[in-house]
Amino acid sequence: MEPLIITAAVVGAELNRDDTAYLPLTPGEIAEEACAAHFAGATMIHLHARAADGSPTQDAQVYAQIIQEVRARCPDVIVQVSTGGAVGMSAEERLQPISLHPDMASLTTGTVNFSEDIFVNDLPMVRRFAQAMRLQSVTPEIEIFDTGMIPAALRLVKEGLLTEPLHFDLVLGVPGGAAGTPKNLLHLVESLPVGSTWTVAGIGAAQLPLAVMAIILGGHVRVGLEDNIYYKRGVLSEGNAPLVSRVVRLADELGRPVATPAEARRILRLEATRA
Ligand code: KMH
Ligand code: ZN
Repeated sequence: MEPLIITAAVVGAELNRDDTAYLPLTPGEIAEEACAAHFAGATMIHLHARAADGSPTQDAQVYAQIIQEVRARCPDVIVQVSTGGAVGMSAEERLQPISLHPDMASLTTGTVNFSEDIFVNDLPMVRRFAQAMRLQSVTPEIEIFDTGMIPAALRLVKEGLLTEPLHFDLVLGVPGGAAGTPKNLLHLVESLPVGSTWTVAGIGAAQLPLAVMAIILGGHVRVGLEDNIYYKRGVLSEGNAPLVSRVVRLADELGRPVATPAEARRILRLEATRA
């Protein structure tokens, strides 16, 4: 089995300080959380950005500031920007951070109910995002919230907009998407094209059990406050690092080494660190 790549989704777009006081909001706070997660064992950071008032933004300048602060503190970490942004944002807004040439960007290949809202990713929009990533040489992480999004990704492969082997993030447990159950994870993993790599992002209480499954099955793991603010039932996680450290300990107990940034770049077929 390859070493385990741990991704930390440190902030997300939907939470605020009323949900958890540990949520980073300013570029400095987000960078500090990202690097604390990296020093705890995460080799990749999934980034969202916040405006000065704490609201979600896809402004390239804010992302640039975060990435600059991350690179100053922990230059080796793999930076993945979100193109999901927050529900209700336009395609133009969401695409902005691609222009910064990050290592990777998230790419959701279908529309999904997202709690009370709709996370819109119609096919023309997904094509446009994939094309933008292709033009800027940004590697996509294909975000799968339900089964139909896998054949949608393969359709883009056929159209020449995505190139195999693909890297997937199986996001399980969003209200409106596939539930965060072991059966659903197994089904999605079995549905991936041969040669793909995958990580799992279990939402809420699904984060820990699905992380353990991924360690055993040879997948990779995403944890972090974006997906789950609790360390255990009723106990908030004091930032992202405790969630990462727990995965490192579990991987060690289960005999799976944790990837270094260089190993993660090899596994994900990424170039050396970008400035
Ligand atoms: N905030 C969600 C609506 C992504 O980053 O690409 C979408 C999301 C996925 O977080
Ligand atoms: Zn996200």
